[in-house]
Amino acid sequence: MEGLARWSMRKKAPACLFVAAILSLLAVPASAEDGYDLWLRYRPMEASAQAQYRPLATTVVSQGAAPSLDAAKAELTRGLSGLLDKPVRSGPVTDGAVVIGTPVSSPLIAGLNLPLNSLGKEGYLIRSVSLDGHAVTVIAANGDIGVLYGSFAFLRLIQTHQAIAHLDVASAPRVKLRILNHWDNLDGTIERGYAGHSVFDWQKMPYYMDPRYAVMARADASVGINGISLNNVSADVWMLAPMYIGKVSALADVLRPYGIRVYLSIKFSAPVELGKLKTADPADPAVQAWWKKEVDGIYRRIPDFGGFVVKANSEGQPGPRDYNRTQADGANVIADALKPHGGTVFWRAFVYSEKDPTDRAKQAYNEFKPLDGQFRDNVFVQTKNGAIDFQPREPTHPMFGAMPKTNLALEVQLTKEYLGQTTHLVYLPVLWKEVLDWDTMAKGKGSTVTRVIDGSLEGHDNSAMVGVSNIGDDRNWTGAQFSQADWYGFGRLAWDMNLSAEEIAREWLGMTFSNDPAFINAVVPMMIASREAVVDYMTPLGLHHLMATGHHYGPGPWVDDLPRPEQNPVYFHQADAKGLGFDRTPTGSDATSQYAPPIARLFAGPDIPDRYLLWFHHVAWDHKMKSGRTLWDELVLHYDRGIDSVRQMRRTWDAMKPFIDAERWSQESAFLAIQEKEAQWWRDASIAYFETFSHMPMPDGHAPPPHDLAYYKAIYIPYGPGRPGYTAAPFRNLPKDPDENGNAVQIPE
Ligand code: GCW
Repeated sequence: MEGLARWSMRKKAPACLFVAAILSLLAVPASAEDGYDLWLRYRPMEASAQAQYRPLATTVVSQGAAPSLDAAKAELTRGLSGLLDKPVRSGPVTDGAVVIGTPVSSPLIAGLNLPLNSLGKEGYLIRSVSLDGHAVTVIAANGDIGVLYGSFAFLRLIQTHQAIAHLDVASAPRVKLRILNHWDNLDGTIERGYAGHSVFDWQKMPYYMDPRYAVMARADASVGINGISLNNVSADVWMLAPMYIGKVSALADVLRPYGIRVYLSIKFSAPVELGKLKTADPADPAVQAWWKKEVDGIYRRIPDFGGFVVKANSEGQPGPRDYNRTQADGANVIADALKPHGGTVFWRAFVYSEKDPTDRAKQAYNEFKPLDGQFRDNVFVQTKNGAIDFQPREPTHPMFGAMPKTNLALEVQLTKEYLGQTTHLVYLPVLWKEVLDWDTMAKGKGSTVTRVIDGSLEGHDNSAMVGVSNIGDDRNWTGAQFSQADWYGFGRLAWDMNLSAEEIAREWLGMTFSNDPAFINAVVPMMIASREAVVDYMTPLGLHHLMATGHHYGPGPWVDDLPRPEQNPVYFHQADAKGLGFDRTPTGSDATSQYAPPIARLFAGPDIPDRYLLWFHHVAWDHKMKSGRTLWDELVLHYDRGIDSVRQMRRTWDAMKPFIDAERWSQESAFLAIQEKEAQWWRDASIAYFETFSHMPMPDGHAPPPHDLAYYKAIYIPYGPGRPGYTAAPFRNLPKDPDENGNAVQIPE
């Protein structure tokens, strides 16, 4: 659309054409700035910046042809032409040329003898050099994919207004496998998806390959994501059926130039369902042979297939425990089938059982720790960042640092299941950095999760970081503009865990919205503060899993009637007349002892940081906190601080209107208004509930909830998003008093 507008201006089009162009602009206003282009917008820079960069990016020189090199060339010509508002094409070496390639593909690059040795297959070098008497920029790598990554990095420098005249940048990923797990179902729905339907249109594949697949792949590659699993970890056995493998193979062809390997989530019982065997027991030779045959068949069609993700014996999924085998036995039978092809198993550690009375937070560690050393070397035990489930804040999972002989992959969640879903702005790299910087103390000080994950702590060759995708077919891909920052930030962090959340926010804002310092300097702090805000208004001081049943949308701290006790909020907060919080010290469930001794002592003792207090301790309502306030007062203060923070976010965003297109600005503005309302809902409902135990007055200056507890308990959301196939409770009565927000219905008992 913009291109059309520019064309109309330049060519002095006849009036009727001009009118037609204007009309078409009015008819389809959505494609101007609706977020579809993500951080790869490449809109023309301001004239002064164009003047500065144009002489430094005149042509693109690429020798040899290969899919990833071609993708790099295409991205550079597209990006530079857009940013500099002039055609930048392939051409000869001249002043300002951008010369790309590998020593193998390009005699020009080979002749420069660049120091590429330490950069591996994916790393790149960007350097300003003199070539045949011309000042040029080279983007060089050992592998074609490194050239593509380097090209995106070069564009990023321009997009974020960095100086590029004297470049000497070398970069290689810290982590080898940087993977998104899509929780997409084959029927097009997405588990915990808040951005529309699945982007994967299985029905039309392989005959129609939606162009969005390649756009998504470009975005993934631009931040270094090099693998995606295509389907829900609660897997549909159909995924492995031959008709689907044909479709997967076509998709792999689209993704391959962008360095992305495909993975599939599989169901452990597939040998029975698909193979018609009597058992899926991993010790059974027929089962072993079945997996081998199945995997060989996949590799015949997809030679670079990545491997499998497996959720076994968790939340009703079948697994090796059904046959009295261990999690390692289950993982290894599949790993053995993948091994000859270079494939990997991501075996999830998210297991807990309603039949096990042990504290749910302890169960994964109890099950996996004794198996350390028993997993094949092409298995990753994929472990969520915390021991419960992607809460606004969790202490880091005790398995990190406790499994030295096992490849551990960190799993984080981009889709905001427990964080307000589409409309709450919560910038997740802050949360992930907290996890990565966490010192497990496993081998003394400095044993950070980063070093567990990148393999350096225990000398593992392989390394992986996994994110549960937030991508759907919404026009802006992630449901909210700011959720794009989580996609962007996941890839950037997996590539370089040393980046700070601030740096990533700065980059993303510059590429996505504006590089104006007044904008960046206001919005970066807003993004950074957003994480603590959600902790404060939902689950302050170590509280966790208090979300409403099923959809996890809104507060439900009173819920106590779920058949599985360890899914009830009352299980997690343990409020009673004496106090609040889950005693996980040695006098309680003793989960603290799963951490390395210095941490175990800290968490079990009085010096535990406030932010983890109620996760590990049952604390008296009038307990004197470090601040001198009582627990009750401190709790109320945190809830209110959370709301204040959201109000501040809204003020900041209001002031940003001049910097941004109206379309994206107003969507976010509306979302922030929803966030404030819902923060208030969380605060009021939580206080109304907890005060029935504390019986303490509101601290001075803090208003009581405007309604009684019954009001909040009666709020019922029939169809919270992200739960495919769910049927709402029968409609029992006319709503007595529809919630004033219009988004909740009260069904009186
Ligand atoms: O957090 C829970 C989610 C489930 C999800 C599960 C998991 C895919 O509520 O929807 O199932 O985690 O991670 O396996």
